[in-house]
Amino acid sequence: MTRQIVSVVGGKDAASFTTYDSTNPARTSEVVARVGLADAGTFAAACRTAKEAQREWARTPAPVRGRVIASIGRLVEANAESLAALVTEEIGKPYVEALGEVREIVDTCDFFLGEGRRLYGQTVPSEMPDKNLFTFRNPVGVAAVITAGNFPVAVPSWYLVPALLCGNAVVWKPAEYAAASAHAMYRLFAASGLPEGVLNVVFADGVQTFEGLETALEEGTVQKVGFTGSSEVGRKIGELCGRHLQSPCLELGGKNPMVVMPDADLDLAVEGALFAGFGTAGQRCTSLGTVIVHESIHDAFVERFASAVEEAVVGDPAGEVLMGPLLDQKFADRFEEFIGWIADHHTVLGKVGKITRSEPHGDFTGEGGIYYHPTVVDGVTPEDRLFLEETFGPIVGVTTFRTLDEAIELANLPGYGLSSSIYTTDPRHAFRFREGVSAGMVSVNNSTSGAEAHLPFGGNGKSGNGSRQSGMWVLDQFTRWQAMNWDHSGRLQKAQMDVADI
Ligand code: UN1
Repeated sequence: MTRQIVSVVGGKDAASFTTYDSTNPARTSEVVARVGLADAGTFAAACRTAKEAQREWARTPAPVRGRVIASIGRLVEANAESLAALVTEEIGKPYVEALGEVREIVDTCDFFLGEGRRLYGQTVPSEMPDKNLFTFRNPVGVAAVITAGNFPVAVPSWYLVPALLCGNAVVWKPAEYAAASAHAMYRLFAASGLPEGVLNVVFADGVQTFEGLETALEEGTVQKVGFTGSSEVGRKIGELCGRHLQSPCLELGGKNPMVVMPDADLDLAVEGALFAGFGTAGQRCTSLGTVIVHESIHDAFVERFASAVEEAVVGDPAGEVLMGPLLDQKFADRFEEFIGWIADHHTVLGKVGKITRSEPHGDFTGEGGIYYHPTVVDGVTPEDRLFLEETFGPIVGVTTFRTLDEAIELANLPGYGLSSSIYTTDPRHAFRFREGVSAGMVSVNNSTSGAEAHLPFGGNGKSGNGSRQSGMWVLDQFTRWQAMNWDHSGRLQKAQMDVADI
């Protein structure tokens, strides 16, 4: 029987105004869940409900909120396999990756449960006698969190867990095509002892969400917007928030470079490129865009990379594969347009396009899904679309460089700045690269994707507005510093004016 799911606001199922079928991309005829989509009014109402519930939650001592986070972590861990299996079923992410994704929620809870007993403020010396200065972290209020479906549970947890820990309420709008996974995660969170209304999940399309968010910002019920998704939508959210004098947390696209130096361990670099390029079918924001390889080792690298891609196991994500299907038909449509252009402008190494019976990929194990060939394109030039645009699909470009400075320039050229990587055995190259690259994240001898959950995650340029998620850095997104001064001198001491001359 098909699952039926709807938004949950204040602990109660909310009304839907239309439905959407979330399908299994590995067997597109299979409906994973019938999702009731809410309208803008329900989104705005959810923000009002959240605001109401937030008052009490903010007064709950932070260590107690930390215990709720601990309980969420335990529940997720106990249900890890079923949640991962659902993620695989709904978005076609290979099961091992899906399990890793669920692990990332647990890691996030592990980190923040202790933060409930820290959430430190400071005592600060005053310039006047008998006066004490303090700082406190206050919750922002209500966070509206809008997330993509390529990481339908881990990435949302990067927002939800710290936001809740800091004493905020949340209205979460997950991607429709990953709604069943999101709903399952919501239920685990809700079962942890969170008071009703503190966490709400609203399924809605882009238009209704945007309208609902605009109303909520106008009504003053939302104080922070968190968004993970495309740079295009991120820009719109940024503009909307800017009009309301808010700065959102934006985690957007990437065109992530991998530089391969002449002194690199080539096999390691090939392994890294394979995982970064084709893990999650190239649909991570941290996926590899372009390999920038030194001209002296270009031929050797390309030969090994192309044959590794040819041997990669593609197919049913429930099995042991490097790559399953694309997430959803809408991404396949966009990718089709892109590879059409590629076919007209490039000679592709190996195959490109949809995997079919007549055009199989090695020991292909899939059937009836939106599967594409993992593709490598050599000879990409800096003015090329493939060099400049995020493809969000299984395609990797290769280009060459002569000097490290030139490689850094190429790495920065597309104007994104999320993740990057360099393969080298010389630490001087690694540090020089780190200094010059615009990316928020740098890997040395490791893939562009696969960040650990307690390091700052985020990008610059077209990849985001400099906000960072994960670890202690995200606390600055979900709390606002409050400064307090307490004068016990019994007179009016005036800052700057009553200070002794030096
Ligand atoms: C994303 O694709 O939005 O670092 C996030 C990684 C994952 C997160 C990716 N831990 O690749």
